[in-house]
Amino acid sequence: MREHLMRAGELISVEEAERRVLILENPALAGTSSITRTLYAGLQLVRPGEVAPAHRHTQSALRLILEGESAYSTVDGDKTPMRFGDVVVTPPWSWHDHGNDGAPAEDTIWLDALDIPTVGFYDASFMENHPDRAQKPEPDGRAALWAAGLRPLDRPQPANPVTSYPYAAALKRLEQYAARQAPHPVRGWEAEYTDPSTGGPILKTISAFLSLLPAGPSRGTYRSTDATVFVPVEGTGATTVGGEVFEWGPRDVLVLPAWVPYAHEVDDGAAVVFSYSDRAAQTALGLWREAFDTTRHGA
Ligand code: GTQ
Repeated sequence: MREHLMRAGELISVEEAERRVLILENPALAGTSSITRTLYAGLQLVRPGEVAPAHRHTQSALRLILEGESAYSTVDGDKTPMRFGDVVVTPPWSWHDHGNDGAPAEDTIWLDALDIPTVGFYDASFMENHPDRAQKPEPDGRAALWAAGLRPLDRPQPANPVTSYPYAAALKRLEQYAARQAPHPVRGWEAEYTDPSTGGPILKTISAFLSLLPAGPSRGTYRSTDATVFVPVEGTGATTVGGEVFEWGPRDVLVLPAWVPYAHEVDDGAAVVFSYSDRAAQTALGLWREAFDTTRHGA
């Protein structure tokens, strides 16, 4: 995919594109720009000096940074760096523009995860362009209040106040946890990115996870009703799903379909995996379920 994205970088400017993104369309959902029935995935390229202009929409977004250290995203005036493995959040109706302060050749690439098909299903899609191409970095003070453990009471529909979940801290804490706890037989040691204002999922429509998978084979198979986008960040391995084996390494993007059993085989060393799904929405609606099977049949 990288080769095609770099080609897009030569063929189309960010001015022409608004967002220079290759959409990862699931071939089983041809024509829908969807990676699962409810979610979208795209790879976005921002080259040094470019600005993807400020806009806002009712769709929510998460970004997993895959390449480069020089990008930033300004979300409701809060300018945050985008570094490898970081997760950056754009809640519904928040202004956002992205840029790259790097030297020539310091291209930046990230994975965009949005709930575009979900919002489309509800016929609730709205979008607005900001009067300025880029927002002036001007935090509105909410993040500072939150840092002091205080929740501002000024929003009818509170949104996640955290803009960025830096990778270095997340991985360090997950490793500390893994040193003391037994892993899930298939999903390894996993932790969920949360919205501190609710203690619940990072977004109302999207759940996101960071997992450490131990070396070796899963001890059983796992399935759940939330089709899951699976993005290895470090390490290599293979996943068996629907009778097929998919080998993977860092920055690959896989999809684990809803309710199909799967199992992993991780190569030497552990693997670190980011994943996201519509579990948040399914749980809120009382729909989500999971099953674990020690016999490995089906996968
Ligand atoms: O960065 O705002 O991949 O609005 C698709 C739609 C990214 C974004 C996408 C968007 C964005």
